[in-house]
Amino acid sequence: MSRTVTVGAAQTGPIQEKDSRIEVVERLINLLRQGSQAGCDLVVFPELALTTFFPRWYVEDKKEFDHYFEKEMPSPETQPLFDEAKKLGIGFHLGYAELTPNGEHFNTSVLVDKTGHVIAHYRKVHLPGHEEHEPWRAFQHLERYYFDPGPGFEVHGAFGGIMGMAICNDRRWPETYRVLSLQGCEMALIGYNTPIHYAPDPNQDRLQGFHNHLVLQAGAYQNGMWVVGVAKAGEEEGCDLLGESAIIAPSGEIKALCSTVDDELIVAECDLDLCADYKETLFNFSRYRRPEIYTRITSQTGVEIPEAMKEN
Ligand code: CDT
Repeated sequence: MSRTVTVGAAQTGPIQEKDSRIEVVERLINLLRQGSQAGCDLVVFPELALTTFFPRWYVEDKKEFDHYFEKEMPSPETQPLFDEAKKLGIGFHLGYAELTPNGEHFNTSVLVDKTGHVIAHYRKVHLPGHEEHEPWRAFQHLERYYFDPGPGFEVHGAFGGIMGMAICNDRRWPETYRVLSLQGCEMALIGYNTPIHYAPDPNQDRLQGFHNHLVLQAGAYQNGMWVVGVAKAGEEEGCDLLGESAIIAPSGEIKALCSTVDDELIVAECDLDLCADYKETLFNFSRYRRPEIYTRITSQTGVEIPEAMKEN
């Protein structure tokens, strides 16, 4: 029996400060309906898909920004998305800012099955940017100020396969895909908000699209998994966000690619059995991996130049 999951990557255009949750959810529902018409089992929305990317702004009293966070999911404003998905019999993945009852703030995604049931939450592990206000930047990237780091990567049996989640900056780290893949992950769902301008090294601006596909494709190939990378794109509050959302096969090949920086759905029929072509051959982990050689990866964070080299 084939294990094909038809996936829609539902890229969104920008979400401005003035756009209400209700208006945004209407846009998501529109994309969900397009996904249903295209025969999707699952529609994947981006990171922080309900609001503008607020970490670009600094506010001294963080509580003033709690209105960007969801205290429950579904909430009254997002319930229509859950209702529509259930009515259409389609699953979805949604990124949002989460404020827990314990007062923790996470950059979160939720995976919902075709009956509207929440399968799992994922809380972003790699928080990029900076902790302090840096007024010299054209805009801030204060994820490390507003969010707490998430506890780790898990996989979930859903949509006939083994699904994993990661968020934006996580996609740049090979450990993300490898930890998911070591749990058998067959499809990683990854939303992103990637400003094209990178203040610490503007030389990288022209390479944003290249680096995005480089990491998504390498992650897919080296781990024998499908990767669905979904952007919030376009000019948001004066800040240009990368588009180029893509659905990538375990071969590393791009199977579907967005061509706009607006609300846009791309679809691919993803045969999960293709993962085995890579997982059981070139990337047969149990046969070829040498974890005893890789201990530095978990025992060490930064670079440690060997003492012997320092003497020379
Ligand atoms: N949202 C997110 O994680 N964006 C980062 C920007 C890095 S530059 C501070 C990314 O990796 O795309």
